[in-house]
Amino acid sequence: PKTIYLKDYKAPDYWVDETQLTFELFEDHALVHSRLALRLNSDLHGDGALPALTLHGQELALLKVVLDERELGEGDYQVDDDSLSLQPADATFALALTTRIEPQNNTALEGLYKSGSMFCTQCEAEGFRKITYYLDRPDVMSRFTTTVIAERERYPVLLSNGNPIASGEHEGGRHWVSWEDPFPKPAYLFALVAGDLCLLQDSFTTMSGREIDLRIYVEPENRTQCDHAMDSLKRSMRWDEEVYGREYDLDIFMIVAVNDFNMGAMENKGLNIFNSSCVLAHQDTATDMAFQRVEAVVAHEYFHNWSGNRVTCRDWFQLSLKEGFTVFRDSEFSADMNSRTVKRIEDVTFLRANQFAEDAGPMAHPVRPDSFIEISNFYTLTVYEKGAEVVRMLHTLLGEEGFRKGTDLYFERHDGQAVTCDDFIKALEDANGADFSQFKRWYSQAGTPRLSVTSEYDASRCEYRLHFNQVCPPTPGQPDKLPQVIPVRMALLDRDGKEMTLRLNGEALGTEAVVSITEAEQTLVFENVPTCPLPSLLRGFSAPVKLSYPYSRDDRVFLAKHDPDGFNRWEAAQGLAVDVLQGLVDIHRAGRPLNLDQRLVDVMRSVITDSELDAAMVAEIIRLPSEAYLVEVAEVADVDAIHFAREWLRRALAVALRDDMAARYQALAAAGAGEFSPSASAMADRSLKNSLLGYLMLTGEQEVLNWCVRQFVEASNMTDRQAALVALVNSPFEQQREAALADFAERWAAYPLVMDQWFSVQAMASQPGALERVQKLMEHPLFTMRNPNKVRALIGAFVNQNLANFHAIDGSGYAFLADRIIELDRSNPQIASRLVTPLSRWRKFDDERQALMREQLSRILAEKLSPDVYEVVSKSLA
Ligand code: HT7
Ligand code: ZN
Repeated sequence: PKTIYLKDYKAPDYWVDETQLTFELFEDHALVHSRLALRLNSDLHGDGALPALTLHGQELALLKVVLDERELGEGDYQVDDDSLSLQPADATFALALTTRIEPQNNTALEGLYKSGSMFCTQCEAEGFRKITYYLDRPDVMSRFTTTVIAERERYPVLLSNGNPIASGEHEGGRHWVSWEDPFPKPAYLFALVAGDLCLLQDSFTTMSGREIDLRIYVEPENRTQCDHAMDSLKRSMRWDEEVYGREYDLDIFMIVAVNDFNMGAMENKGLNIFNSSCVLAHQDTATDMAFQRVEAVVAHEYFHNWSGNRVTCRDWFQLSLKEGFTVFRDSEFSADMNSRTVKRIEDVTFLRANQFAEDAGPMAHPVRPDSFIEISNFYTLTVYEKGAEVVRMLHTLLGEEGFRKGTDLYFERHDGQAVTCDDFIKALEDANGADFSQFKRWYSQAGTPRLSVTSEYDASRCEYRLHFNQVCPPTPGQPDKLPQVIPVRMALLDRDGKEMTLRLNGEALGTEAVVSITEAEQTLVFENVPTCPLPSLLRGFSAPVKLSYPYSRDDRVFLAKHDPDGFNRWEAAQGLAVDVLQGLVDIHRAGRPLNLDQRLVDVMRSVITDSELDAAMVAEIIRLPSEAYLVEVAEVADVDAIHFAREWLRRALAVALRDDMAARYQALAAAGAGEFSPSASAMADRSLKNSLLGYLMLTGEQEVLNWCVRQFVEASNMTDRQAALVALVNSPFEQQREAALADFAERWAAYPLVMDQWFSVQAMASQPGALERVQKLMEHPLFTMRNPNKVRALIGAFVNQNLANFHAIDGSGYAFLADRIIELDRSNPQIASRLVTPLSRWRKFDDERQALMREQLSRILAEKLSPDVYEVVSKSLA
């Protein structure tokens, strides 16, 4: 497979001004008729010389080619596996094509495919070329008109981008609808849906008084599960007006839920297509986490209407231009709708356990990659989540107002254009008179910088010095790194935990400041510091770096209890827990008996018994760092010791805090009894209650088992029921566990998304024998490798979340995964490729496991592979 480089970017030879499409949909094929108005790119070819026109196309049967009304014969054009080329005679011309495709056999879920009985599309990144020959690149923007023709009975709903302009009947029970999208767009934003769908309809009045028709289309049985998505949509529309001044532009905005979808959702202009898991939410069937995910994904896709659609990417190397910015926007939206601190804690936890691991692995790449083989492999945590952190730092450096001035200029200057990350930065610079030339290294350098801080207090001069040292480790293709701009939000605390006034270079900065670290070595001297302070550093995780400061465990206890900044209180408690766990891992590996540090018990008790503290914060503080994070921070990860130490600590904490936990659990259970509430505070209470239940079940007490079984049976919502199921499944109470699983499966068999949870809960259960259980579950009548949600729920959950079993020293987990990757690569390369990640991390483990993992990677590489899987596996072994 060929590697594509950013440095080779060249504007297209031709533009497509108009794109008229007609789809004839049948059960065993579809005909796609396109009529393109093309124009020479005179900026490149000013002399009028006409280069050949080369269109992208894959897996197409070409039936007809008409150039300016003349039908071409086979000798007039060239077709190969990826393209159609022909020689135009004029600088502007019309090209009409007919292709035949087979959506019903499209298992890769890219292009036009069938999900159940519904036709739908997924064109990002390069799926449109599987529909018809086209200039399928994001810098070619065209006005689309689309007509869809299908059997009326089976497909009463026919949708595409833009506004509906006409409809009618054909003979033989067929009907048609035409759609016109007035906004020029790249082909990756094209969408089509045909199906027997029902509709939740609402409306939104924009800030300029326009009435927008809002529609959510789902399969009839899901009609009652759309209210939350609709409510989230309306709140997103209002938020984008208020926070960014962005108004919706078409007369209609549609969301369609489909069951078979490779990712979460897709922002096609005016017609967002969603994985049903990101739309459907009802308290009986969806957990609070699912509710929050729906809210975030609906917002994310809606926000793309400006950050992605009105202003799009010049090429796919610029993917973070739209994704990083839009993730930042959706996380700020969620922070405004819920608890800001808790949202930040969730995002940072996720980033550190997952993106940091990517940055340290063989697929490490900059936020703006320099090269790729298959772009689908670059929809990564680095492009999305680290990209969002980079935008967050720009926001931190410019402040709310400066950032808004910058984004206003960006949207105004580039509306209707396909641009680059540099254009984004330039707009922020120009609007603020700022210079981000050094900052831009965040886009070009891969890897997570380590920021080491030490301090000195000079009592005689009342001076406090902070020494910063930044190092970014080598990553594939980037052995040497230059210093980056690291904004550090910080305060200095006195012995009572009060923030001191900061004075730096004679300037008073208030009690909290953002200092920019720009050098490899840098010292800040704070003046007028009356007593030796304790620093509260990197508040709110103001930069995506690995911070180290020589805090003692007592310092961390102090910060966990007294830092006025909520995020850093959590951070201190996490740091303490990591430190304790790393100590336990070492003791266990040395074969000595483990002991419990009472300081951690003390911190946990203080928050569990603090009824003033937000319950969601308490839940976050008592959650121990995940095994995945402990693997990430280990030099060489001993998964067995990590699993053992973490489970031991959870049980020890449960025993030590049994009465406090039980009292709080009972109080929360009593408060939450009765009517279900979707409010943020009710969600917070459920989160804490269920976290406590998980701990309490580890005591093995019959009384707690009774509470758990009662919660499972009497729950008024899926959050409580699922939490009780998880606790039972991970308990030694075999009879209750099996009864709960059977009861759950019987009750929810008709609900695919609920059954996904059922598969996941079992795949993640850490008792021995998990692999056999997963293999057995693969034979369950509701499991299929053809549905990405099912693959993620069972296989994904096992290989990513059940580390002790996946990394079994006999290598059975690795061989199982390799088999699944090989099998899946034949039907859905994108999903297969994503499954390679856990094997790609082989360097993290001991020699024996390294050898076993490499053996499986080599076995995969020996197969005939898609470019998707080939790229990840070959880079993993390099
Ligand atoms: N922009 C969307 C990306 C996407 C995608 C990419 C590759 C393969 C399938 C896909 N489905 C959706 C999603 C988003 O970030 O909003
Ligand atoms: Zn996105």
